[in-house]
Amino acid sequence: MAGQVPAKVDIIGASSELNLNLDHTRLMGNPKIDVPLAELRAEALRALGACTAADIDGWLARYLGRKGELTLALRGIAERPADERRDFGAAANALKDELEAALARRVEELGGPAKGSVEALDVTLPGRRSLQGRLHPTTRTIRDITSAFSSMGFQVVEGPEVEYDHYNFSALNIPEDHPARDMWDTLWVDRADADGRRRMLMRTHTSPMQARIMERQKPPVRVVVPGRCYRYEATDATHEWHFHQVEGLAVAEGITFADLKGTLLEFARRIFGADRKVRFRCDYFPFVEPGVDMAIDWKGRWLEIMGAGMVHPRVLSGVGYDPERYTGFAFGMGVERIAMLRHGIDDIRQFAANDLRFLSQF
Ligand code: YSA
Repeated sequence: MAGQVPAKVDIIGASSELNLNLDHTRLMGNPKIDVPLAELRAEALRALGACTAADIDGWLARYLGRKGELTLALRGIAERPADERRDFGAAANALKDELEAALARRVEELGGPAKGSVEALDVTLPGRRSLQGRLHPTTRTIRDITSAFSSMGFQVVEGPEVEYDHYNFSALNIPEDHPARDMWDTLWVDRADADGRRRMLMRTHTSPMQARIMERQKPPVRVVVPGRCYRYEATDATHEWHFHQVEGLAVAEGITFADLKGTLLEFARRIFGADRKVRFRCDYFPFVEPGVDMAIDWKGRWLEIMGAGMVHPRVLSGVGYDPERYTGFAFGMGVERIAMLRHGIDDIRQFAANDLRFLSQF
């Protein structure tokens, strides 16, 4: 029987020195353990030599796996006569070592363990932490702003990003050919209504929602509108061509400029803290009278965060509100700039750069 074992299985460089005691390799009676070890060795080494990378797992299962031939032989030791157990056990264990070493060499020859194979799996390695997502700083800032206004009694609503010329400009007291349109150059959508007049565009601000809301609702109105805006303009550290705003609108009887100022100062206190310096300046927007802008101190300078003012009587009458009876204030703030001020971010272009080194800091 020993003569049937090849002296050397070249393809895997297996040793032929295994000293099997063949008297102990055929076990009596039990087919499970009646294993001629020399035959098993020859067959296993031959099969291993013929294995491709894809066959390795099958080979492992067949000879060394839980129900593998050699494993069963080893389990059968206890059923052997007591005086044979030691020699048989030594021979079977030596064969196991030899097959494992031969397997390792074969795997190496085949270029390492196949991806996903049992061999490639090292269960002793520590686990890998899966990456946990988090909210984008813009989203977090929008949530902080809207929740500050919610607690002051404002509802939160959203509107379309693709807007009619009418709501983006005309309903805001900016008729066609008005020079103020130059302040908000945008991307036009190649689509018009049947009358060809309602040209569509990517909204330049969230202000179109003022008219949309008032058309649908009678006063009193108190809403904030977060959303994305687009402008056809060059980018720099404080300007993007797409960014977010939160619009605010409050209309009722008896609302004054003092309400506007008090509300915005309270907002600034909640978002930036009581000690941050705030500046109001006169500003011009065709849809308010009077108009202001608000800035927050930023590295010894001022960064403008919003435009605001008392809603222009023409905007109110345009939606059917009586400007003699109702007054209101409105504002539109830049979300990314507010996040910059809160977190010390010095370039607005970081927000859309999709760089995890930036995003994972929030
Ligand atoms: C004014 C009066 C109202 O009654 C209501 C709203 C407004 C604001 C007006 N709709 C508006 O958009 N004014 S604005 O052009 O000065 O923009 C408002 C804020 O949006 C800015 O203060 C700034 O914070 C942000 N913003 C504007 N252009 C931006 C920008 N943020 C980033 N990149 C840009 N290109």
